[in-house]
Amino acid sequence: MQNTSWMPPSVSDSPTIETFILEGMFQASAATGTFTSILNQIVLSSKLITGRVRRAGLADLLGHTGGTNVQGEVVQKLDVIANETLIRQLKRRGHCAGIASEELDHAVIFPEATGNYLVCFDPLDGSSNIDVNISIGTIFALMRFDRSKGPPTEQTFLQKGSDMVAAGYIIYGSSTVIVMTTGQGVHGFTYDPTAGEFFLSHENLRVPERGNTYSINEGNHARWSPQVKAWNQYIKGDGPGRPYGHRYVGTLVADAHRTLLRGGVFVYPEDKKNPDGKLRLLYEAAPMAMIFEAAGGAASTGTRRVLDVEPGELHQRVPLALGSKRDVEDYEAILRGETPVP
Ligand code: P6P
Repeated sequence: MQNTSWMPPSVSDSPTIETFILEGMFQASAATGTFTSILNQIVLSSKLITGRVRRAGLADLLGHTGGTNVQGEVVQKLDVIANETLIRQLKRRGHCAGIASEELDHAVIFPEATGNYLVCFDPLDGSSNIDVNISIGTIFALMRFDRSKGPPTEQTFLQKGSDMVAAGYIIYGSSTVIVMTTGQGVHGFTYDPTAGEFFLSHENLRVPERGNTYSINEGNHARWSPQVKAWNQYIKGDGPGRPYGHRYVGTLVADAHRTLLRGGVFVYPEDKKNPDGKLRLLYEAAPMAMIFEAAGGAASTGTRRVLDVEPGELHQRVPLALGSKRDVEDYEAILRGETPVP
């Protein structure tokens, strides 16, 4: 008689992300129903977006609309779809009071909303990689504001990353994975299209103390400062634990996800073309910094903690070094002209 008590392990033995959120498994000190509702609206948006991403080649969603966004970047069709999807879902229940998006010049305030949360997002990071089927992603962050001081304005979004209450990203890669934190613990959830649900797949992610991979666009070498060139030389040189291997996808979410799981360091420094760096603080660097710090890693501009940077404007850019604590410390040491402690 077959032993029917044994069941093969299955991802569906894990909680769905909705269950994980609803059962308060994200330690969110001041979590309220609206906080939970907003996270679930982001999850719903990611299911809708992943459906379009997976069919992009078939449903004529590849290619661009012909327009450009506030960054001066060519807008890809999927960018527009992802942006509209997030706005529509976040506006729906009145819990989110407004959004700031990479795709929009200005913040969008929802006047009928009653909630005390704002959401910043890059709806489709790495969209230049869409047409060549390389991983892309969505990055988001939640912040709170005091409604007793009146409705939010664009200024209300200009908060330091250390004031964010949640951050996460969705990577549309070989599978679709959501990685999210409320500051304590980082957890990953993998999408099972047959169930239409995200299931817990990476509980309590921790960045290794040190890795053996560095990630930077070597094609920008001529534009770097002497200090960044010195770090680049160091990381490729011989010496204890070096040379590091090089990996670079060109989509922040993909390079960050690999670094989060395997360790090492991702760097997008300031250079002659991007004197403040290329990546945007509010909806790229700061959410990633919150995730990495919550997983025991680090995120620096090269001279200071990313989460301490006070935004001056919505689309402010910052230089970024993201990854294992020791690897980010080495980067900062070399930028100070010091020799890293092995
Ligand atoms: P580069 C994608 O366009 C993006 O904003 C990030 O996702 C990525 O890390 C970076 O730009 C890549 O920039 O100059 O290396 O192509």
